[in-house]
Amino acid sequence: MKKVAVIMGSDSDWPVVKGACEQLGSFGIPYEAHILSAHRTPDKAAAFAKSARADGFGVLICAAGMAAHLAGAFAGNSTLPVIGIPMKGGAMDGLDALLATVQMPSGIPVATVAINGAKNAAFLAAQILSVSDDALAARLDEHRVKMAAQIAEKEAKLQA
Ligand code: RP5
Repeated sequence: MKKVAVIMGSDSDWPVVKGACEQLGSFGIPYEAHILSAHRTPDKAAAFAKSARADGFGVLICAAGMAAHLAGAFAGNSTLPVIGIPMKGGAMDGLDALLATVQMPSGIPVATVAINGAKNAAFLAAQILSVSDDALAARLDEHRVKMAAQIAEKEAKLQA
């Protein structure tokens, strides 16, 4: 199976970003977590993005806050699917990061999840990889069934 790269702009993003790693792990998806910054380590970030496909990655998840250019920089340097996680924080509490991540120019998309939406970034990465992996698709189906059962249980308790 292709690997997922989980990139964060700063170690301060890790408490949220680790949620994506845990979710990928629970689906048995191989991943690597890295701290790379579009601003503080631009050359390393670009080099990673440029060789990512050859290095066996299938999806890139990029988390950054404030002037959140990380996902866009990765998208500009790779044709792999890039999922952006805008991070909460700073004077605007993540709205700046959301807009910086989602408002990409035509031809260079970033699939942007909610502010701090690390878990959904992992689910989306899993769904992308499941296109060519039936076993992973089955695990995603199982997860949906489990979620529905949990809601049914809560509904039954409410009605009891
Ligand atoms: C962004 O700036 C990072 O992704 C982080 O969300 C934010 C703050 O970074 P630190 O100053 O905590 O390193 O680039």
